[in-house]
Amino acid sequence: MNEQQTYHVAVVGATGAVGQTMLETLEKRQFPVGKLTLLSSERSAGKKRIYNNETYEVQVATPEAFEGVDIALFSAGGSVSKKLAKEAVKRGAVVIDNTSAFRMDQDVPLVVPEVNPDALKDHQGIIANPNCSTIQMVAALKPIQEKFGLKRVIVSTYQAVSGAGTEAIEEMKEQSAAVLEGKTPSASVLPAGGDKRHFPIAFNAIPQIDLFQDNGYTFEEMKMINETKKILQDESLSVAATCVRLPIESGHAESVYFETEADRVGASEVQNLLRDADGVTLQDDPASQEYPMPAMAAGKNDVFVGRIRKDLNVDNGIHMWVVADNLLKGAALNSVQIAEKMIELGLMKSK
Ligand code: NAP
Ligand code: 3JN
Repeated sequence: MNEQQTYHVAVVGATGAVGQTMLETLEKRQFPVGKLTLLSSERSAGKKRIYNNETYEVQVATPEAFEGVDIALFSAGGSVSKKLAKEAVKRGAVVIDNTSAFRMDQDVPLVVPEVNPDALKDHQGIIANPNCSTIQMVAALKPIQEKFGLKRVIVSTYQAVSGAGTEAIEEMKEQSAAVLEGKTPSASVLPAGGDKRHFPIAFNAIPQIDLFQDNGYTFEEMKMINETKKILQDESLSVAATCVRLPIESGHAESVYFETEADRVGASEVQNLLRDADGVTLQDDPASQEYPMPAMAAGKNDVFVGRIRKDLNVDNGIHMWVVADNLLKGAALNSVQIAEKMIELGLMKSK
């Protein structure tokens, strides 16, 4: 990275769960921020946020707010990205978008830097950050696909409430306190803000993340299916997903079953591959009860993999357990790593 060059960075959705983690990540990784602009809706305009010991006032996100911005990190929902991302690009910014607004667009690279960094070279101003559940799964699957080929993936997720934003975290805490006091918890956020019915997440598991689609899968499940094929560049890969919300604050977990093209791949071969994989930490020793868990992955950068074992019936089938901090590798960290990779590859225009 060129130490001399600094960038004007805008964080759109700076007051949200992902936006706040963006700020912490930029600071922690000493990203070369020359100027910082924090944007939100009118609700939070005027609020203060601290970055590198300096106080910044949050402003309303408008097209004009992107004048002079080099890198715009968007995490304020798809409708905001649809309205403002192209306005930012028009004003010379590179947009790294955390929403699903552009992920499946052909001219928008969908990038996990350890998996498909070369896709960045084709960017037209907008780069999409995949869904959190997709990111951690493809980080673990990519080395397997490269070495043994992949035919099929079946995933079940165990997702933390922080994936649904700050209101969902608050709701889980209030519900938990209510239940412990013997009261009936009320629900107004989960499973999906835009749906008709809401259910308590405290002491519960909800098999719905985002809205149901006509095919019986939820949007979260379809995002995992379609994004995985795009990132792994294999439209013929067979992918199925079931996404479930659990009362965990941070860290998504996934039970991933996959079938390789190659026959007779051993669990130890997969372990050896993932031990050396970029951005992956292997935690796999049943004898000493070593396996990843969300509580231990929270606050960490890597994707953690364990419980790797052969299927008992399908010769080329293998199971594994994949855990990552959904707000870090699943969102903010991956976005900042995309920006770092853009700089490393010489893809950021210098002014
Ligand atoms: P959140 O905690 O609810 O925060 C939402 C943020 O968006 C707040 O800063 C909010 O500002 C801002 N915002 C809302 N409406 C706006 C508008 N009209 N104009 C400008 N800013 C607006 O949600 P979150 O968990 O941070 O998630 C935000 C978005 O990030 C999600 O909708 C999703 O698209 C994306 N996301 C992606 C992943 C992933 O898998 N990669 C994971 C989680 C979230 P106010 O404070 O003014 O309301
Ligand atoms: O629920 C989760 O754990 C992850 C949620 C991600 C999310 C939430 C609201 C809107 C997304 C996303 O990034 O896929 C979106 C979106 O579609 O933009």
